[in-house]
Amino acid sequence: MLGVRLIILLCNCLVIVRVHGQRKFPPGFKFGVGTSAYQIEGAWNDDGKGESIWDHLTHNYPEKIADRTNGDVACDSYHNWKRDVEMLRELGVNMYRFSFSWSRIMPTGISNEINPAGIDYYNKLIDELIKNNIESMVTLYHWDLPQRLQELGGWTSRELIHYFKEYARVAFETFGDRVKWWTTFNEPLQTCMFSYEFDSMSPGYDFAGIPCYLCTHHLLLSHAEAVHLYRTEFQPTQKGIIGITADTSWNEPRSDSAEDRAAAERSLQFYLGWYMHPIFSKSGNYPQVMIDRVGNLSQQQGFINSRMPRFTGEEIERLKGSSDFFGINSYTTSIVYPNDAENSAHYRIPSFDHDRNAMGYQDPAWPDSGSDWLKVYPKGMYSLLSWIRSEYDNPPVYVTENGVSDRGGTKDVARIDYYNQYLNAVLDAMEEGCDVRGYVAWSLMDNFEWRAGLTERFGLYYVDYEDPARTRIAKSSAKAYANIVKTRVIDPNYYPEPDVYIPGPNSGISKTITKFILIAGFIIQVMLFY
Ligand code: GBH
Repeated sequence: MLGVRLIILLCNCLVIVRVHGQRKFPPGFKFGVGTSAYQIEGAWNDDGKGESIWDHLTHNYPEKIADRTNGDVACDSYHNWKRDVEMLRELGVNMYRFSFSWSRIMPTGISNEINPAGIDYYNKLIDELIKNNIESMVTLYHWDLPQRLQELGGWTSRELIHYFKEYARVAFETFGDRVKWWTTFNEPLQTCMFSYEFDSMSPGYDFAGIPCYLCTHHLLLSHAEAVHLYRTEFQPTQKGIIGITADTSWNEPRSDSAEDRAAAERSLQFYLGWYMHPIFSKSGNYPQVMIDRVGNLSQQQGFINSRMPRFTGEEIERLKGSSDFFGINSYTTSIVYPNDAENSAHYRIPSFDHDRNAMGYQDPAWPDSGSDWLKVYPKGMYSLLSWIRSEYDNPPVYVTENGVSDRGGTKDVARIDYYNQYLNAVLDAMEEGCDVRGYVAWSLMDNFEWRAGLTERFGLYYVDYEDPARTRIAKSSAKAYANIVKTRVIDPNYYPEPDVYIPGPNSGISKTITKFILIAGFIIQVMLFY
């Protein structure tokens, strides 16, 4: 066993060729960029598209979006797809990770009604990508459930397994001749926890401790069904691969103490193991630490059964190995320590966080971004990839999202630094034997950042939302990333100029001035009032 591991390690180290002391990504390593349907497409009700839970949320609860914007138009990629592909060509990437809008293909989410215009849109996009030698990596579900299926209970309903499978079938049948990369779900944690446990995604419930476990259960079973369908009816002829993408921040123990380390480990099992243990571990099923902890607490709390549903033996087997690759999205790190009685007072009981029994924070010294949850700590990427290698016996990994936000501007030096540092961390992990085979930068362009609306920009391309044409402009980072894709080397001194210079807002000075104006305005109002 040790021998085999040593050989794998050696091979992996050898493929990262060193040129003049610079490390090089191996030739087969794939680079891509990502987007998702609701965040870019717009055309929310054009040509027969049905309503999704994000249309529903943004239209009915506009106050839940930071700037009261929505995805009605977004980047208007429904009309700008040719320009999108042109940008991909400029970047020189090998693959484009995008998602299908379920309700564009099936307005109600149910396969008795298919929208030909939706099929036509994705056909045109996929064909244009092929013309330009870019592989499509299609995500079937990136959070925009058809509203009708939400009314049926959303992912807390077992019925959705059937509907998801039928949607997947239409996708494989229609596009599988050309799409060779499928991802069933993007970020189940955001789908289940941030949508049901917390009101921070859509449908935006605030129901702690129960629905997140139901949602996860049905989502995993839907994943397994779609994968089995693909493997039995489509993979033999279409010859693509299929998998799932989960997300987590790295959980760094606060100190080296056994308690802190245990808390960080437990926390990772709750965030990532919850989804990946059933699929990638040898034993299958949910992580034992979750089964025990949620089971015991449920009993103490007076529930008849555990709040966490149980898989049957057959389901455990069906989930095991149901992913051809390990997709991981990660942006930042959380420093973790055990929960204690005092902290417990801040928790809702029951709740996922109380079950997790850990607390987290971020080091104020880490550099900021345009999002308050995202601080820059590149070593976290290395640690996370290393953890995946040892926890799941070194599966083939694709980093399916990584990137950083700001609040505007095209000379995005901080984004270049972020990519350079995080990609170096990926190389560090590979040098130690992690089987990382590709990297997808988030995002191709600025887009609708969910509850943050248009306020946070993650793009390599700047999108002008004032312009009806939604003009895209290459930022400095687009050129720096293109250079990495082309040379396979990270050049720490390459800070190219953007295509058009647009100043960014958030220099330290302008932040102070903004605060000053806000406070002064408030004082004046109070004075006028009296
Ligand atoms: C990914 O989610 C998504 O896949 C992608 O669609 C998204 O655009 C990108 O990252 C950037 O966020 O404000 O405390 O409620 C990553 C997970 C989702 C984590 C939003 C932070 C908001 C936390 N992120 N979430 S909070």
